[in-house]
Amino acid sequence: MINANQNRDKSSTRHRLAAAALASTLVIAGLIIGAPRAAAEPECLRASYDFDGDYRTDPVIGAPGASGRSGTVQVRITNEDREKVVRLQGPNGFGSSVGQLSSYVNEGDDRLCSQLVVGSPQETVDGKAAAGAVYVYAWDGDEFVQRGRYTQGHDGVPGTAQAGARFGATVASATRLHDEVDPRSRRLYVGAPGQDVSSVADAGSVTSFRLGTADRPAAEDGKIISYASAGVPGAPTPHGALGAALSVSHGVVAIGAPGQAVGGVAAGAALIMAEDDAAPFAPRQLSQSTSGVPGSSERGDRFGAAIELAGQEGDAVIPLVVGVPGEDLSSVADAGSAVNVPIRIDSGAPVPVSTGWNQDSSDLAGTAEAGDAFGSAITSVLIGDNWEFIIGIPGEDINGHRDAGMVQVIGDDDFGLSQSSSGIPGGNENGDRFGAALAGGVIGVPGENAGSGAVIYRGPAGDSDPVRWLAPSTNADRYGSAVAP
Ligand SMILES: [Ca+2]
Ligand SMILES: [Ca+2]
Ligand SMILES: [Ca+2]
Ligand SMILES: [Ca+2]
Repeated sequence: MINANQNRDKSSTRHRLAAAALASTLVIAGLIIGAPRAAAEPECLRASYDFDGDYRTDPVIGAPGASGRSGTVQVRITNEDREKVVRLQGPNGFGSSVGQLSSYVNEGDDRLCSQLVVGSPQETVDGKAAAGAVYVYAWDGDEFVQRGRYTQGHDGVPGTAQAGARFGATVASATRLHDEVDPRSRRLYVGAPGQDVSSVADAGSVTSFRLGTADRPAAEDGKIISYASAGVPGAPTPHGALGAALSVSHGVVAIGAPGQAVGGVAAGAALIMAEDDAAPFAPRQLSQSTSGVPGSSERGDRFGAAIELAGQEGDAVIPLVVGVPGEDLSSVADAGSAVNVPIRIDSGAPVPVSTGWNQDSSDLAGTAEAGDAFGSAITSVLIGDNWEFIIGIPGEDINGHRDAGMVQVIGDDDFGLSQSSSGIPGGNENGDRFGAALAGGVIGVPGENAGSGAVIYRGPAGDSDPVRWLAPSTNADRYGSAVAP
């Protein structure tokens, strides 16, 4: 439960709005994105998710498919303003998660700076239903070419395929911003929130590995982490669902376990660990029972159902925003909340200046109501030098339309956005679930048009005139269930 006095203090977050607005205007114009930091070629000079290398990010939208139908992923390649819409198809569930990976190792590997990653958690592997798979693709200038399909226990991936594990329900790897040139080969993290661990049902696990630059590479340096792993605080608990949410930034990995028991109560927790092995710090547990984190651990909070790490090169402390969509506010069930817990990158420790947000916070839009599920999705965009966070509230009812959904933007300006807002295309309907998935300037509306789905795109920095992209099919394929960058 959250009290009014745990609402955040808005005064500490007033920043240089004019400079930020100028910088973002330049980004939209392509002037900053196109300017490498130094004569460092060949390297990964472009932002992640710029598959075609035109210095503009290419949005990715997953449509995992109605029951029994194939899943698809659409990539909107910017192609120097001659947009090229590319579609990939797989089995049902393909596109439940989407991400990217950099495998740059040596000069000449530039084509592997931004590879497309697609999760397909419903796939049968070794006869085990919903064991799950992930696919990795490289852009060859014309189309995405599959580099590999990765499943537990095959091609260097550790573990064993298990029915219902849902490997690939989430994927994450560190991304570069447009002004970073770090070319390092990255580790791909894959969540399996339905994995049974030590006979504990659906405790969840996360597998990580690297991919080299060879054709059809095997996974290298594979690892599995769960609450049964050495050095991880706590123990597996039933339906803990470790890996239900993932975020990686600046050497830190945050993993949500929204059903994990904390003090014997299934309130949810997050693991904070270092990207490279156990250095420089051992895994830490974070929850509403951690000192300094707003709220307290209660059954059904679903702390960690969504998780977002931000930060950029040179930061010693990076923001971590965790969704608590099952949080009750006073007697209002599942209204939801989110907490911002900045993390030290050298220790993984939270710094004691956490803030809590919910719809009853001053300056935030709307009112806390039962089932809002504030905090179901979270993303961030960098505006100038400042982070803006966008929080999904897919259970918001608007003008009598149940679960029409909205998002809350928190930054230099705080405002709500929905299909009632000026400039946002479309109207409010029952079950739209606007904001059920979020990434950068992309807002998923997977229930739009009776579940065929849509996305609203506000540009790479989230500040362009919004446009709506509708699902290519009128079937209930839930286009916009997963989005990137
Ligand atoms: Ca591009
Ligand atoms: Ca709570
Ligand atoms: Ca509300
Ligand atoms: Ca609508």
